Amino acid sequence: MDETAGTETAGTRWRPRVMTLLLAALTGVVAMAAGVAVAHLVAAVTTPAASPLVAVGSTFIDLTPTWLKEFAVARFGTADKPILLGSIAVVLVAMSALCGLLARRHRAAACAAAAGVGLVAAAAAVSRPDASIIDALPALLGAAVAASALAWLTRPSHADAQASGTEDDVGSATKTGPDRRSVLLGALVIGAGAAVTGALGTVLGGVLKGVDAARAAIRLPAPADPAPVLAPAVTAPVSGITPFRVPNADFYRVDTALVVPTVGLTGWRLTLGGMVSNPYSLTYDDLLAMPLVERDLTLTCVSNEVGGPYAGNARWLGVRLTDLLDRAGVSDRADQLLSRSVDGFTAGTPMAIATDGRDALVAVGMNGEPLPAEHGFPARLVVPGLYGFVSATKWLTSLDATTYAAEQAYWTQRGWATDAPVRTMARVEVPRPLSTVSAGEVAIGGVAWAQHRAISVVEVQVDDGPWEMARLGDVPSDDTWRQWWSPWRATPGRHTLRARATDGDGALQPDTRLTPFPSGAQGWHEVVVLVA
Ligand SMILES: Nc1nc2c(c(=O)[nH]1)N[C@H]1C(S)=C(S)[C@@H](COP(=O)(O)O)O[C@H]1N2
Ligand SMILES: [Mo]
Repeated sequence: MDETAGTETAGTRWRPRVMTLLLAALTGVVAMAAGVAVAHLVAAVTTPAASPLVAVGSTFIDLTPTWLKEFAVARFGTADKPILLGSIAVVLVAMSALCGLLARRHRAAACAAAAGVGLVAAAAAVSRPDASIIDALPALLGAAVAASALAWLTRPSHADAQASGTEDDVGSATKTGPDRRSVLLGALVIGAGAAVTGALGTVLGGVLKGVDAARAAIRLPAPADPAPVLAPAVTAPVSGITPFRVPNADFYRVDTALVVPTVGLTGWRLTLGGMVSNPYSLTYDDLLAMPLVERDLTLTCVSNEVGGPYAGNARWLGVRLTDLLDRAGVSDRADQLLSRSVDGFTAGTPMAIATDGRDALVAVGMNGEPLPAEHGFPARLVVPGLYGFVSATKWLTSLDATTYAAEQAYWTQRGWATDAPVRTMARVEVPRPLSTVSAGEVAIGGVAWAQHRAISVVEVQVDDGPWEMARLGDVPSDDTWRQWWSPWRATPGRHTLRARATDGDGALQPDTRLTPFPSGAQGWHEVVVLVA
């Protein structure tokens, strides 16, 4: 190919060559899509988390340095997961296209490369903490399909034997493969097959695990120890503040799971072990047969920025953690309770806090329903006063008495704090940041939390004015957030509204800013509003 040929000739030669290259790249992408789709379908039947994109994505999450994870959570919030999956898909498409291009000259090498990509996914799948060797199967089959599809789409044609030039040959000295039309047709058929197979895998995955069916069939027993009746005054007389109890569908979700673990009840056990005199395990029915406690408890994520959304209050139903631990007989030398999830996530809770009499629960119910899959079905840990990463393990499978010296939990291995009590925080929710309100009587309001220490005071400041005492909503205990509000005579202009809380021990929330890493954000929340 002569790149310096006259414009007219180059133009006419250039277009078919680009078409040929695009077609070759497409061939690679289609072959890989077939492999991924087959793997996804097989994974639906074996382990959904072993589906190639998910396995690679999950491995990526666990290997991601803390600063990058912080950045992703801060920048993308809960969209960080689709963005990660999308990025992996883009990289995969690029690699597949390269395989397709490579196949033009080195067909065997290209097929091997395509299979190699599958092998990487298989390795990722089997190296997941909760994986078994069978989890390699989806990606291995996918690798075989991708390599075979590429081999088939790039098979030498009769035309080659005659070494006759077709229009495809322009600019390519070593043209191999069937003609363009049959490649396109093959690609179309394989691509459609891949789409159908992939969709089937997704649907089948949901049906087979039957979490929805299992949840729907559950009748949660009434609590032996019901939650205190909520006073109407838990709700401030100001609209726009987050409801005292957040509905399950609106409750924030934070976890490392790329696909929500679907845990069926058959075979699920909660195991108590480690440094205990009487290790044992329970089925879901065993758990429900124990005396159940119901409490309103507020959960907060350590990654929540000042004023951020990762906090929620719900009514939890569960077994007292101490009932479970007492039966196991925990050794005096154990200073950490290590809780483990089906997906390998672990949280380390100080044993002294887990057993100090607070309402720490192994929860099975959330706001009157069995736990939603996203929030840990069939059982999760909730410990009032601690951030979720050291206490709130979802999809719980085991509780082990151990020591901090012997074992480190997931986030502690990544540099986060071991002991992380929730920091006192007041959040301004109304008026909305950067909203415009009319001059006159306006209510400023929001929620404040300092779980297990209580909120005793919330103060509000407009611009550089005096700190004013806000009114406080009722609370059923020290373990929930508290609504607050304060009337304001708004004058036209741009104003900064600031809030700060004092906890039940009389400690004023510090003004000094701290980032979420390593033990929770700190600082006064302020918003800017416009008054017209
Ligand atoms: N299995 C598992 N449990 C987990 C996590 C996780 O990544 N995996 N994240 C924890 C964190 S950091 C928080 S803040 C809470 C969030 O609980 P939610 O998603 O129900 O709001 O779950 C905790 N439990
Ligand atoms: Mo968290």
